[in-house]
Amino acid sequence: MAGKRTFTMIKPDAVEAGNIGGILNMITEGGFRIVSLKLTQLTVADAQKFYAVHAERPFYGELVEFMSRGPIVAAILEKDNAVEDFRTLIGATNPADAAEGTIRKKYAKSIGENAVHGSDSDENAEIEAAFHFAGREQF
Ligand code: RTP
Ligand code: MG
Repeated sequence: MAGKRTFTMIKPDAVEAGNIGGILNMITEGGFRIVSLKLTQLTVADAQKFYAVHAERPFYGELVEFMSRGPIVAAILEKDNAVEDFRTLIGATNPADAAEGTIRKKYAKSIGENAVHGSDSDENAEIEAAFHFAGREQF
């Protein structure tokens, strides 16, 4: 059976812009159940670790600075085929390429400041969820 859980963050740009409610509404309207939810902030070290896979990419420094500059919303979401369906709901990394009806089409500003994160595999969803939430915070 396809994986049931994914991990998301509402990124600092979207929190700053007052879009937490709008994005959570699109997530629940999209059929995802909220398993865990909190407002938190990544330290520089947290952001470096979370995005370590991109350490050699030219945008890594900018990404770490952006992701640690203010509060984020972290959440675990549940739905059949959660990882793939959530990436469909958020849309392409670059909002200029994002389909109509996607979260990034509506709320992302640029390829860097793109409003939301979505895990890219079941394995990473589990790692990223555990990075942010203890077992007793998962409902
Ligand atoms: P995410 O991991 O945040 O869900 O995004 P994604 O899979 O669509 O994109 P990924 O390739 O994993 O890149 C992670 C994040 O790095 C920033 N980025 N900036 N300036 C650039 O060219 C650039 N490319 C990527 C974005 O914030 C992207 O979501
Ligand atoms: Mg990614």
